[in-house]
Amino acid sequence: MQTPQHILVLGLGVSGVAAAELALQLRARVTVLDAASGARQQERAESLRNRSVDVRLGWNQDAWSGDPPTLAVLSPGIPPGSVLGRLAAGLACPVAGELEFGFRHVACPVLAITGTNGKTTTTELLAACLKQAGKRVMAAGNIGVPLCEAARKSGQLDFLVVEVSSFQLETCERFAPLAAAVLNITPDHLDRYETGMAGYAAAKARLFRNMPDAGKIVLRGDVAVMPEIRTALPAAGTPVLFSSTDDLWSAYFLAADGMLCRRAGGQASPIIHRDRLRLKGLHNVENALAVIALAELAGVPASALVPGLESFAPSPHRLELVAAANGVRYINDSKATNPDAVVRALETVAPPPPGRILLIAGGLDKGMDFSLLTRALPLHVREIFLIGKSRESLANLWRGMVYCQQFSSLEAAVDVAVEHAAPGDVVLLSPGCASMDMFANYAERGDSFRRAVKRRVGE
Ligand code: UMA
Repeated sequence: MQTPQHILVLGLGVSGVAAAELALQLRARVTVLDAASGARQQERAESLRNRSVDVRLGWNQDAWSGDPPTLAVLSPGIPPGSVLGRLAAGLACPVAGELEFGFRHVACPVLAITGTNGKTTTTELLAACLKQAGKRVMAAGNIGVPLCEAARKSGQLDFLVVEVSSFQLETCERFAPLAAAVLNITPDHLDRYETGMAGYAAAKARLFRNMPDAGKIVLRGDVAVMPEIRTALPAAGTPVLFSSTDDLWSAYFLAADGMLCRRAGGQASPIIHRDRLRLKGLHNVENALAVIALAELAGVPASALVPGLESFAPSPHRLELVAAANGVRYINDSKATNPDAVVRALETVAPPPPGRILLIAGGLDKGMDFSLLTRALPLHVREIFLIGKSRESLANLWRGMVYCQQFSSLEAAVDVAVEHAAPGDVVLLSPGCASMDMFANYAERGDSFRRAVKRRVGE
């Protein structure tokens, strides 16, 4: 491949930094633009400027009149309608997303995972299982390690396990995984897609635009019949389906006795009992089934995955038990940034009898449809403590179903939740919204919750 001479990197987050580093390694001249000029951007800019990168912060023009670039690399968080999104659309040179640019320099097969919920856990679980099965693997992508960074290490790996977001898929052209999974598709990021769910699902379907064989594509049964997915599947082969029930057509499924099974030639063989997984909840059974399917497509048999499936522990901020005091459990599910994730959390942690959950929710609404929660809230939740920009609109929506209160800080919500909790209750932070109206990211939100709980219950 001919080395591009002038690479214009748009955005100076972790993706932009990794893209600039890769471009430097390719001996390109590099220019970086970012609309912000905060401390984080200043620090990154300084380090790149020391290596002759031209970094321009506080950028506010939607056209580029400098030296013509040969390639532009777009960070995933830049929406098409933003200043930099418009600038990218008007460039005469090719524009690649950061994931796409990284993929062009990856030297090992890629196993890709997307979906609305569970993709980070599934990516981590697959990487852990393959590692325990003796493979050299690294997890990358939306999980927090840009593909441009992982690409530089891929020569020493058997596989890269890549978490892919819809944002990253929008700008994929040649991205071609060896095998790929779509775990589920439910409303999220609808503020980014003019055509709503159809646009969001169509972005997800770009995952397999360069895959010649549907037999390498792993889908949950309901995803396989979505029009945007069905029409995008390659003509050759049949997708590999998984299901949390024995529906007779899924190749990987959960049997009524709790065994995760694989079906081949009409014959079902058990792999592992769900009680042996450290990951809890039916959604994690589905994640484990997708992991087994992807690993088998990569040539690693299910039997070699069992040690990894048994030992893998969930990461912080995903149904993380942060304290248990006076018979009350405090659970941090800050990673739940859409309504479907909240439903999964409620179903997983709900103690009998109904109505034992005190839910802390709210934050930055991404244009989402919260009607998904209409059934689960009155069933499992006794009180809701609302925070963030969406607190008022959510209170208006839910007031008729459950007792709602609004708070100006997470700490204030925790204080009152602790006072109202009785033995047997669960205080659950599962916001169903993005965190950026009050925190840098979901991890900071989860850390604040953990600190506030520990301060109150004295652990
Ligand atoms: N910026 C602009 N103009 C804009 C928008 C952003 O200049 O209109 C600048 C910001 O000032 C900032 C930089 O762009 O300096 C941030 O770039 P980015 O938003 O692409 O974020 P990165 O730090 O590069 O992180 C991205 C992903 N973020 C998003 O997609 C929003 C990270 O996923 C991912 O881990 C990382 O690349 C590595 O691949 C986060 C995420 O929230 C976790 N993802 C969404 C999700 O999971 O729901 C999709």
